[in-house]
Amino acid sequence: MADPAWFALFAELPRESVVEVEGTVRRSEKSNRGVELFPSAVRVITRSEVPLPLGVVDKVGADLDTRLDHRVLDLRKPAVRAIFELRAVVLAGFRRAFTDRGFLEVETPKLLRQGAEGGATLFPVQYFDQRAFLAQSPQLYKQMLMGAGFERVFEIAPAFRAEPSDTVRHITEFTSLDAEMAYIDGPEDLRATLEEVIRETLTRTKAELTEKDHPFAGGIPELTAPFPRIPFETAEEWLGRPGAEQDFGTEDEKVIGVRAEKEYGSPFYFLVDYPTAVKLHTFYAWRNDANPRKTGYFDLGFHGIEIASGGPREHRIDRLTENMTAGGFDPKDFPGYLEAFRFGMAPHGGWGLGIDRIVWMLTGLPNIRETRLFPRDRYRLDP
Ligand code: AMO
Repeated sequence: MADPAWFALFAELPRESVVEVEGTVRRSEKSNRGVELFPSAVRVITRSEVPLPLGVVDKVGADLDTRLDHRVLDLRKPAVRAIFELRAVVLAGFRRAFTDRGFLEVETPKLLRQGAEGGATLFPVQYFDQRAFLAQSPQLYKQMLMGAGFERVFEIAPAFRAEPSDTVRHITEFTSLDAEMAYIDGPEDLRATLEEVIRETLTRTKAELTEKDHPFAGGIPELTAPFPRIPFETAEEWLGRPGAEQDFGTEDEKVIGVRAEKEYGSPFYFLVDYPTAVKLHTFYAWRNDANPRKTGYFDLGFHGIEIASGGPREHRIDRLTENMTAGGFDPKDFPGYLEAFRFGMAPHGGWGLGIDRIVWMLTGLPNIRETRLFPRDRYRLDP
């Protein structure tokens, strides 16, 4: 029989305190877990303060802001921790799928002199006596590595966007999985590799989580169908506005996702053949001389959310500098980048995939913020 003094101690000890207990474990019919611990010594290591700002074992849920304000306590819940277990398995799966295909994992600078994804979402940084920016994407560096002859690289790293919109799918710090490949014949080479990598990663993830009886195993799709390639014009017809040449908004993307799944039985789909007028990415995108109205750029959607975007790049330095000037950039501001094109550059292309977005869609949770340990958004810089 246990010492009644222990009962008094445990009755008084606040929840979430940390204790060290020595004792005997015995089978017990009465306990949920089938065993009971009979202490012979108890040491309180740290007493929790009261009251808890957020219940850890309570059945009643708190709203997301309260949960994120007290994130350490929130992360103690097994259902929340499970998101990060899934995330870790997905990341390990991607690393393996890329490495098995001869891609070299790289790390590029996150403090940059210049951005390439549009000035509106750049975060300026005071860098000693100069102005720098947080990287929005490893875009220019992954291309420079094609100039270095690396041929196939990938990077999994933070990307920063001063994203003022307060939506469920935008955060200001996200994890970007970027890849770049040389000697491509066109965008289909990129799409085929991206499709393979996703299929392999999710198949492995599903198998591993199913074996562990993990709560998110059931939500991982079995990718039996090929990912359809849906031309921009077809998607416009689905939306009832053929030929409008207008980029898709959030609601449009949802409609496209539902229709793609219905027609092709695939939760993933490529949107291809974007008109140049709609999606001419900044200067680094390859210009399609054979059909200047169409870019080689594509998006990858998953359950109606854009999770990746990419395409072939401009590898001809004269065209690249023309595009820079036409886009209001000064080639003199990019000496290191341009040098990579001056001494032999292979045709190349790649894509960026939002890790938070794919994990978000795999969990089916309402808000992308839940997929990051300590998310950052327009209003949140703490904890
Ligand atoms: P893009 O700007 O389309 O392309 O970004 C690529 C992918 O990154 C994710 N993403 C985000 N996720 C969460 N919050 C955000 N604010 C956010 N912004 C972007 C999305 C998106 O599909 N350099 C190109 C890629 C390339 O061509 O290689 C680029 O950055 O999942």
